[in-house]
This record gives sequence, C-alpha cells and structure tokens, in this order.
Amino acid sequence: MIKVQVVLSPALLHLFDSKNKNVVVIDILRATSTICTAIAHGALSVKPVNNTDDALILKGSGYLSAAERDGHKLEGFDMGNSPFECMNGAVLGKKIALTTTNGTKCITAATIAGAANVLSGSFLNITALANFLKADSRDVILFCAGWRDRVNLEDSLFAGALVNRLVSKDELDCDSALMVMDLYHRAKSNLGLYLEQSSHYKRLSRLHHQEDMEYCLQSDVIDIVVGLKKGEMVNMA
Ligand code: 3SL
Repeated sequence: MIKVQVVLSPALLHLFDSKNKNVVVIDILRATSTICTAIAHGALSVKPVNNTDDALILKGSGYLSAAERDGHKLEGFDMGNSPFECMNGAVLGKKIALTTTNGTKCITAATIAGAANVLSGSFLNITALANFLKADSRDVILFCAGWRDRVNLEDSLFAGALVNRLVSKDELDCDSALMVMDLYHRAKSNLGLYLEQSSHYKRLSRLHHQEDMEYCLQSDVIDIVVGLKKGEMVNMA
C-alpha cells in the first residue's frame, strides 16, 4: 500500500520526510500546469530557476527565458507563465528556463529534500500521473506550493483529487490528506465555481487570466508525466 501525505504549504515541508519518495509539486494556477503543457507541446525541457538573473543567463545558452512575479509576465523575458504561450509551436524543440513566484521554488525545495522523483502536478494529466505513482509504488508526498507560504484552495483541491485516486480514506494516516479529500468531494462538481472564492483566482481574474484558469482546471487533456531529470523537467517516458 502506498503511503500518501499532503504538505499544505512550503512552510510545512520540513515536517515531512521526503527522502526517496515521489514528491508531486502542485501549483495548479499556474506553474506546474504550464510546465506540463510546455512538455506536451514539444518543449525539450523546463529548467526551474529561483531568480530572474539565472533565467537570463540561460537565455545566453539558447534557452527561452520565462519569468512571472505576482501573476505578471516580467519585462525582457521571452515568456511569462501562461500555458497558452507554450502552444502553436512556440516551444517546440526548445528548452525553457522558468522562474515563478512559488512553483519553481518548490521544485527546488523538493529536490533538496531528497525526493526520488520530483513530479509536476496538474489536473491536465491527473490520470497519467496517478497511474505512474501507482505503478512506481514508492510513498508519495503531495507538495502544495500555495501562495508565499500560505495555504491555497486550488492546490489543496488538486491534492484531494489525487489522494482520491491513489488510496481509500481508511488507508490514510495523514490529517491534511483527509482534509483535502473532503474538500475535493465538496468542490468536484464544479471546481471553477468553487474556486471563484479563492484569493489567487481573484488575483488572476484581476489580471485577465480567466482563460488560463479555465484551461488549467480541465482534466486529462495531456497523457504524459513530467518530472525532474538532471535538474530539468522532462517527459518521464
Ligand atoms: O506562483 C507561481 O508559481 C505561479 O504559478 C503564480 S501565477 O499563476 O503565474 O500568478
């Protein structure tokens, strides 16, 4: 039986033992959804970097530079953090160096914590991801990126959806996993409507990213699993 635990915020990661586990980093709106989309649309890799300088240095080595802070695309970069920027051949055959407010930092944190695999979580490929985790059979940490160390609803909801696919309630011994599972059951009939109350949904609405959110809340439009190899997010196949 796979042991599944849920980390609701980066500030709580140190309380869990991530060593040799499959750690799924979850930043539904939008970093980990965008990373899955980039790889599904033919990007060779997405390298998570923690600051804008590193993204610009990598641009000098042929990477597309991508940067977001507080929901804004930063001036002087090839891309921001929208999944739509990865479509229509824009990233085909390219490597991307991406820095975001929360998500990319969590990929680094999971690596430092000793994860066996660091995987990108998204509704877009939830079935492929759940099948990978079940087949691999290592214990699993679902690591919600949240917003600046605060818990958020959308990452918690996705964690609940994934817990629901991996184990039954009576197999859980983690209260945060039980909590997000209940949250997911409450919201699943209309995730978008449920999330309208949430702070990041409101933030991204103010920035006119409605279309990105609708896209990121779709299930199973991507059939690959994306994870870290040699410091870059790639197709795990
Ligand atoms: O914080 C992040 O990593 C981003 O996904 C936030 S945003 O959706 O691009 O605003």
